[in-house]
Amino acid sequence: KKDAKLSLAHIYVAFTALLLGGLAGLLQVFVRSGQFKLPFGIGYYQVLTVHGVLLGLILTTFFIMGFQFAAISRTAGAFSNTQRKLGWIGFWLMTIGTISAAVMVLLNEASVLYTFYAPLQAHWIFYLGLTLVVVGSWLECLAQAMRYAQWRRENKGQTSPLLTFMVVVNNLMWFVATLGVAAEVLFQLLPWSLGFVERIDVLLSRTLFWYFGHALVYFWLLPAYMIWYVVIPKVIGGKIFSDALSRLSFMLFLILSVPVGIHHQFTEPGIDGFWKFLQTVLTFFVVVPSLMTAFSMFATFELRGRELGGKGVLGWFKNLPWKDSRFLVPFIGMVAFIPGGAGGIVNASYQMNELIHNTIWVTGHFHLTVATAVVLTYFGAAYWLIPHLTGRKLTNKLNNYANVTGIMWAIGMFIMSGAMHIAGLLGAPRRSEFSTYGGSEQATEWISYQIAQAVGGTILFIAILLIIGVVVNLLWFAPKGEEEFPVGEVAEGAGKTPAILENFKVWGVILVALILIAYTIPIIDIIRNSPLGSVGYKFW
Ligand code: HAS
Repeated sequence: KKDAKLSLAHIYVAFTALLLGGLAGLLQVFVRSGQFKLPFGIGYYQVLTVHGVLLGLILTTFFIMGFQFAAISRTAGAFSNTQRKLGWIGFWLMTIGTISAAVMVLLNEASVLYTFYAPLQAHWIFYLGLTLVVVGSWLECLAQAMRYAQWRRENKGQTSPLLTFMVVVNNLMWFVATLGVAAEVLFQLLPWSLGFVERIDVLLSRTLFWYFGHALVYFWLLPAYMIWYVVIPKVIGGKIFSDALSRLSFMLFLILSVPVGIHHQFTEPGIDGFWKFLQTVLTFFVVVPSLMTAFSMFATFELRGRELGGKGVLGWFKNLPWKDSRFLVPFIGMVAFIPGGAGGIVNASYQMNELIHNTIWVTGHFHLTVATAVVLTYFGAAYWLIPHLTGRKLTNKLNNYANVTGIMWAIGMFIMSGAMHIAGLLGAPRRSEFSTYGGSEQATEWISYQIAQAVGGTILFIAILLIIGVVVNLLWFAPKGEEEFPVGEVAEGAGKTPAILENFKVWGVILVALILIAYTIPIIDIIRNSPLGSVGYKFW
């Protein structure tokens, strides 16, 4: 019960962020349609920052941490008082940080977008707020790692519970990745915004951000994969295809998520083409664990569908529990991840990146990946996690509403993200207000797609209102009862998990080696060639 409280505290913040961030998104698509102007002198970039920070950074981090506390408590056992206390300190640091950063954005003192690298500058309180969010999350990761270590001590020589193991891998990746952004904030952004230094190196700031930024997207994705690998098999009445395959895919994410950040910087001068190419190759490697995940999910679905009597090549498909929102909502996310992932491969393909970089195609890409595959899986999980934590039931009626949210999301996102992809290929820039660019013929081609984005965005906002309605019911009004936290068992024929897959020393060494290979020389080059001197900033 005590762990449930901690987990729920995160869920409250996450869904508040969804409501406010979603509203900012609605304003966004309206402005870009050219039919609406923001009132009261509110700036476009102010709203875009609210949208990106609340949904990309706050909804995700809080949901992930809340889910992970529940996942460990369920599979490794309850947290000790000390571990839980650490979790609460982390939670409050994150919450205070979020509020401080949000106040600065609302005062228009931090309209620097969710990527917040230089040359855009924010008030120092914004950077301090984000630092508190990161430090708070570190404390929470520490609490979760301590619970895992305790389990290992108490169960010597045994393979740890799969879900707990996955949480630890995700946290380790997060910790290593956040070192980059911590360096950027502490050594560049904070001294600069406080006025201690006058100029900082923009390329260094972007490179440190993207060292963190791509692993950030996998920090969002891995909790969704935890649900796909461990929860969904139980929900459909099947088994986890393979424990070893699941662990291997997580370890591959651990070693490959960080040394690929330069694929966000293909167009930037100042980084030699060789390093861009090397990180392209590493990016193609990081696609492999997602392909393994797709394979594993198909296998789980097919095995279960056939067990229920499905015949023929695809006959098993119709036997899956289509009316169960715990399955349907994340499944819609999985389907969206197929075009989303394919788009990612286009982005990563060095030369093709020239075509789509800084166009609204990229926005379309991440609305399929994080804003559909990932968040629909979170919502699908929230529909059983919240009643599990509050001691209530997901009734049939709420389940039906939950299914409607998934379907509306699919329709809204198909229209919005589809229009973004096409407009992007026609050259429409991302992160810009509505403009006809002096009546340019090319810009007029984008307008109908921008109107389509507003239509899709409106459907998405209505879906958000419905989601909040379901969540509020599950928190306070649904009938009392018991809702299970589904945890799948591994299929009988899956084979034993090799111990190497839990050897963090081996994987840790590979991780550090890959980071050093991918980043040492590019960073030395950036600093050596910086017009601002050896530390990347100037005091005058
Ligand atoms: Fe990305 C930009 C490359 C995945 C998020 N990405 C972004 C940005 C975000 C983002 C937020 O290389 C914008 C950042 C900014 O603000 O500038 N991305 C990739 C690649 C992958 C990828 C190679 N991205 C993600 C994920 C994200 C995410 C995941 C969030 C969660 N991305 C890029 C690149 C850029 C980029 C460049 C920079 C572009 C630029 O120039 O600015 C890969 O990880 C994708 C691999 C995925 C797959 C799909 C596997 C499919 C599965 C589903 C199975 C389905 C089932 C259901 C079982 C290969 C697992 C079956 C049922 C049926 C009925 C069919």
